[in-house]
Amino acid sequence: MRALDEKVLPVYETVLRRNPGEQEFHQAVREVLETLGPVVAKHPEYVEAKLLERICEPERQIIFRVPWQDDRGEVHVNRGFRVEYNSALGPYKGGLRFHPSVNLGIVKFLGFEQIFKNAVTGMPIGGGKGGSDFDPRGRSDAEVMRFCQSFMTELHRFLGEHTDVPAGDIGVGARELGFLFGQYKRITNRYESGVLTGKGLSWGGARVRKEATGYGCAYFVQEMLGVDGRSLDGLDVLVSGSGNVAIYAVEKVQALGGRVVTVSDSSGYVHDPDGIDVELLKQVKEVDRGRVSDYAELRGGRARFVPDRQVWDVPGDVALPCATQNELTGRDAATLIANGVIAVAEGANMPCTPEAIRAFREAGVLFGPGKAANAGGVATSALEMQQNASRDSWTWEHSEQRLREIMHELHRSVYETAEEYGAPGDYVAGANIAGFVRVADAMLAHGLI
Ligand code: NDP
Ligand code: 2IT
Repeated sequence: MRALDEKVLPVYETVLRRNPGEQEFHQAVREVLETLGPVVAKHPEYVEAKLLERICEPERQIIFRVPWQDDRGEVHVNRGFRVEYNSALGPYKGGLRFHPSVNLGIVKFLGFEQIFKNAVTGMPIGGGKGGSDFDPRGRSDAEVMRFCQSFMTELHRFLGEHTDVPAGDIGVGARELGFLFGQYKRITNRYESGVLTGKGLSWGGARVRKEATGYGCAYFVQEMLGVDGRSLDGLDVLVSGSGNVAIYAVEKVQALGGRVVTVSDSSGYVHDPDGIDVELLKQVKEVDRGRVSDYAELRGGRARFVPDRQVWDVPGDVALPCATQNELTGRDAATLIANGVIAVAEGANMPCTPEAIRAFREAGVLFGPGKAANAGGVATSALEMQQNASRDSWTWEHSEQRLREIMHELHRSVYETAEEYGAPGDYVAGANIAGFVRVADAMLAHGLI
């Protein structure tokens, strides 16, 4: 961890006091505040307007009951959340996560990060996040539908294409978004395409949105390596996770000439030294809703499934954590560094612990934080909103070209901001500061609200 500037420290102390026990939220706030010392030194007007205090406090936090019935008729009660964090730049925007680990602190950490990530994309979107402690694993389509309908029956009153626009995240993909959109449409009697993103292509979805987070992460690594004239070509890459972000990170890394040798899930990992067969992975995960152990089995003798372990023990040149928060610790970072890793980029949100990030910085490993490296997903969501607003539908080529341009521009802006604020090569500082300044300036312009 880095020290906190004396003007920033009281803000952090207030956050700790006001939000007891929310460890992930504290971690996310601290990581941003640690990098803002040079910003408050340069902008006394931010301090005077208490912008840091205001940005740390969500505009609105919604918690609601989600009752539903399983296929046997048994009643379940889950908890739903939506944290509408900051609307200085546009409608609240951010995903919904369905996972048993979801609680208010998790949603707040994700919503807080989303503010700055969305700002760095340069798109007109504010920050928010939501979800539920519902576990979709092992549930039938009918059960997932009933849960989604109950969830949206409450959430719909807070949404709108100009108000709050959710999308997917862990446990929320095309199937869940379909049920959520259907229920919103039914309750409101409005075909309001722009109220959700990540939709299916036949009902208002945008080409490349499904692929965008993973593709964007690969492009971001390519940009970081490109500063020194290097590229992904010929490099061995470790990917963790095997969901939406991981699958399309694998696909794009391989298209750019890298060889991805691992994927994982919460049961263990697969080592596939010849390179992951991404079409087989899609079949197992997207069509069959299977596990990475099934992938290893179908791959015959080529790949090995290692239960209850993580991918970071495998030697590789580049590491892309694409599963979940705090999945890569200081110890894992030490192993990666000893094995010669040269670049790490966060496909997931906050997957690296503060100790891991410090170890990478001290070892001179290129490190792309999630706020930059996984921003391609939400940026393409903003493109989906743009297409919905104009009732248009772009081609694959145009959409992918836009994503490539956005990631190029985002990398440039983050890189240059780090230099401007005296932290050359520090993408964490660059992303936090670039995002913060955009939001802070808009908040100042809007007055004390
Ligand atoms: P998916 O639900 O598609 O996949 C999640 C993957 O991560 C699965 O392989 C899952 O394994 C694994 N995982 C989840 N939780 C845990 C856990 N507690 N321990 C171990 N493994 C876990 O989600 P996404 O791919 O959409 O999201 C992955 C990450 O990327 C998240 O951090 C998300 O916030 C972030 N992200 C997603 C974006 C998007 O557009 N979808 C955009 C930007 C960031 P298992 O099946 O065993 O649970
Ligand atoms: O963390 C994220 O950026 C997402 N889950 C995607 C959010 C979005 O609105 O597309």
